[in-house]
Amino acid sequence: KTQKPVVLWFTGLSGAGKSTIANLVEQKLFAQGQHTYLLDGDNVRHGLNRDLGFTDADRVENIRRVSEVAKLMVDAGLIVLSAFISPFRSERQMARDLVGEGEFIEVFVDTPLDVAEERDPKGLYKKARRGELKNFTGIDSAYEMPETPEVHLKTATSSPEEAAETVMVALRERGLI
Ligand code: GGZ
Repeated sequence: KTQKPVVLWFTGLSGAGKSTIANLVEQKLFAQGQHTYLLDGDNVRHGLNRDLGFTDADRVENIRRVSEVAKLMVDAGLIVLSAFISPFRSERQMARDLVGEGEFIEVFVDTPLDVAEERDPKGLYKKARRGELKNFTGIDSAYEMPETPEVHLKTATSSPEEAAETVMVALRERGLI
């Protein structure tokens, strides 16, 4: 078994499938005996970043802290999966620069807004449309699509399982697992 530390940086809209796919990838890596850590809203926005909301400035700070933590975990030898909207190109670039080009794989979970809004698993898009939730990504807050992600997953036409396998292939092709 080989394992080289790397960050899989998932980015995409709310409801795109980032967490679902990242969880599947983590299961597959675990099954191969790899050491991983999944950073997402559940373990970060309720703890380390509980002081942050969804203004542009707070999202920038959210991603800055997550990047620093991801770097520490890469230094510890882990395969880190990070699943945040991370809507701004400049912060994703900052994360890449911090972690290091060779240890950063940007995974664009590409789901058209209308598809994510149709899924709306938590009813947040509906709330945002009604004006009950401000600064919602894709509605009244920007999402800047990646231009050259290492991995581009189109979830409207493939299953989460297929998407996860595509990520595994990307890791194997790079000799990381
Ligand atoms: C976007 C929001 C918002 C607003 C709450 N805009 O689909 P979810 O519910 O489970 O995941 C979304 C999560 C986004 O947090 P991130 O830390 O990934 O965002 S960022 O990278 O931009 O800092 C959504 C929920 O939080 N949520 N309010 N206004 N998503």
